[in-house]
Amino acid sequence: MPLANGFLTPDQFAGEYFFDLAAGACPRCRHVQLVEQPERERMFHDRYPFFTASSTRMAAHFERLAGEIGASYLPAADPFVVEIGSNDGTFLRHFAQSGIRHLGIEPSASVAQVATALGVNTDCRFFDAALASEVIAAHGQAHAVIAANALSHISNPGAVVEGIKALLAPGGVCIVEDPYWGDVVEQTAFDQIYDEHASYFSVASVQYLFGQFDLAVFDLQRQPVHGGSVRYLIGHAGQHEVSARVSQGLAQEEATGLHRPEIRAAFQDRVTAAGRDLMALLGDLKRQGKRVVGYGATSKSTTTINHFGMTADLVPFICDTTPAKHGTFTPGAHIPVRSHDEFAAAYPDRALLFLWNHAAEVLAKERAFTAGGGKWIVYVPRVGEL
Ligand code: DWN
Repeated sequence: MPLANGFLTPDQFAGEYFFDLAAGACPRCRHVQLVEQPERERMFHDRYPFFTASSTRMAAHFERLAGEIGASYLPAADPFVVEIGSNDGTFLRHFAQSGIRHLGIEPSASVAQVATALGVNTDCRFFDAALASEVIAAHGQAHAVIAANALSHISNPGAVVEGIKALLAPGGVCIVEDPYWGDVVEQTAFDQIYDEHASYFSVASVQYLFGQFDLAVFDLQRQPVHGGSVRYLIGHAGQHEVSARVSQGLAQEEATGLHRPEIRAAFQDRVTAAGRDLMALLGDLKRQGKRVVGYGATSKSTTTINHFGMTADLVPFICDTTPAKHGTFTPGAHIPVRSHDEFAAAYPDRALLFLWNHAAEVLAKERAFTAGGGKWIVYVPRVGEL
């Protein structure tokens, strides 16, 4: 596999980086993670092209989270909020606007610069225990530490949790939110598996990971974003009342057999079937002379395209709203990425929805496409047309 966000230009094709993409599961601690992980500097740098604000629904989601933290978890006097993996400042800007002390830690300069321009204090480095010590020395401990779609991106989560342990003030809350492994398996959302997602968390694995550092998950909230996520509320062990939702989440994982090898084997079989069905559908459409365009040059699409062997022959281009991706080619298969204007200028017969996790947002704004007879091709949770 190539890098999921390694969009490139023809002069870079020859030197393109590839690695073996495979996830492994630990039977003891239940952690699911990539076996081979590319160096972090290859993935997160000054050309990183994913901006959280590209989804208005996600922006609203993080505005709500900021409101909830402000209302429930910050002390009245001089609160301090830290976000790990703060991207373009979509979340922290709400604290910046309210004059609340905050710090974003974000290693990708491309997105960190956008945050800084919004007035979000941003330290453009990778977070670990050493950086946590620097933050404490400069600002003191944090009352809330947020890592949303961030901890799953870190190949050595222990070093990060060690830093969180030091950084979190007594009684403070750490909020971790990531796609839930149980939903990835249940929905056959195989395309969540790619280089940037080093870990695939479950309640059991998060509890084990944080428990090693004397931190405890005290509540869980399911979140209907990115195909099904879990928000874990974590604090110093013994400092928060533990909700029954935690033991219920663990019990459900046991009941569904989430951690059993045969469940993963069945998941793998469903992925193979999805590839067969999707490629057959695209082949049929091509034979019928139908025009298919990809919708959303997502990180996930890199897995779908390359795992199933999709080419520009079947999907001549993918439209996307991120200017940094326009004029580039997708990693591996080198399908052109073009602006959304090109999609709207001449609607295709079918749009292959690589953005299935934002289907509600996309379908609502693309009514003209379907009104004109266009149809969506989806492949999560199963291959079909909408
Ligand atoms: O974990 C991660 C998640 C949270 O975000 C990262 N590793 C990278 C990224 O994953 P992704 O690229 O799969 O994210 P999205 O949000 O599913 O897709 C973003 C892409 O889709 C951007 O290039 C913008 C584009 N987009 C679009 O063209 N039209 C997005 C929306 C909402 C749209 O309407």
